[in-house]
Amino acid sequence: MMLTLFHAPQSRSSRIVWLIEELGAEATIEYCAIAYRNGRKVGEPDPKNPHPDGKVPALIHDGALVTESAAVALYLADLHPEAGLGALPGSPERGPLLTWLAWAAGELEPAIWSKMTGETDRDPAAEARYDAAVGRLLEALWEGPWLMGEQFTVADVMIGSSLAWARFALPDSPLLDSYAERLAARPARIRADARDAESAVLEAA
Ligand SMILES: N[C@@H](CCC(=O)N[C@@H](CS)C(=O)NCC(=O)O)C(=O)O
Repeated sequence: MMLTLFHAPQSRSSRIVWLIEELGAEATIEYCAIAYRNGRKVGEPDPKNPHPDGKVPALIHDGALVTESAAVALYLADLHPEAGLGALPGSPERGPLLTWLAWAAGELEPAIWSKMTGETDRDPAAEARYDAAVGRLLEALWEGPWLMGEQFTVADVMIGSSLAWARFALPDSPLLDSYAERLAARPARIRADARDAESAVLEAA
């Protein structure tokens, strides 16, 4: 099996590096430049990146392309069922797992962005959407320790990585703080962060 991840340090593909560490997957990491960071133009799309929009993450598995973080995350968890970070089709956990992944991409991330851009101050519908997303997250963490209870899953990688860059856009909450601490203490996360820090130094050199 040949896996190649197209990755830019400290970006949305960092969570896939983390996931690769959690899964113990064998993957080549291909560092590439991206055109925009946090809405600012920082360069040109990298011609070697196969993503149709020049974004990261992009994953190639034996010649097949997968993009969109949630899809890449599920794809990798499915390829490595032995790691126990996913849920097999037909199992009772499959529905909640897919729901968390789709919710992260479709509800939580847009809600976080609308908070960051100030849209939640101008638009009551955006504010309601943000409140609902935060409420759902806190409710799951109240049960804890992970989003799906005792089992750490790929959903914690997706949502936990948003927490790392967007903590300030979420409310003060001991539940969120202790979740962030549990995530930060995972050996795979520590290894992935170290990998990212090293490559950022290389990039700056
Ligand atoms: N919905 C996509 C978003 C990917 C995305 O926007 N990635 C950013 C890095 S954080 C990027 O590659 N930006 C470069 C660009 O927009 O040209 C996903 O979750 O995979």
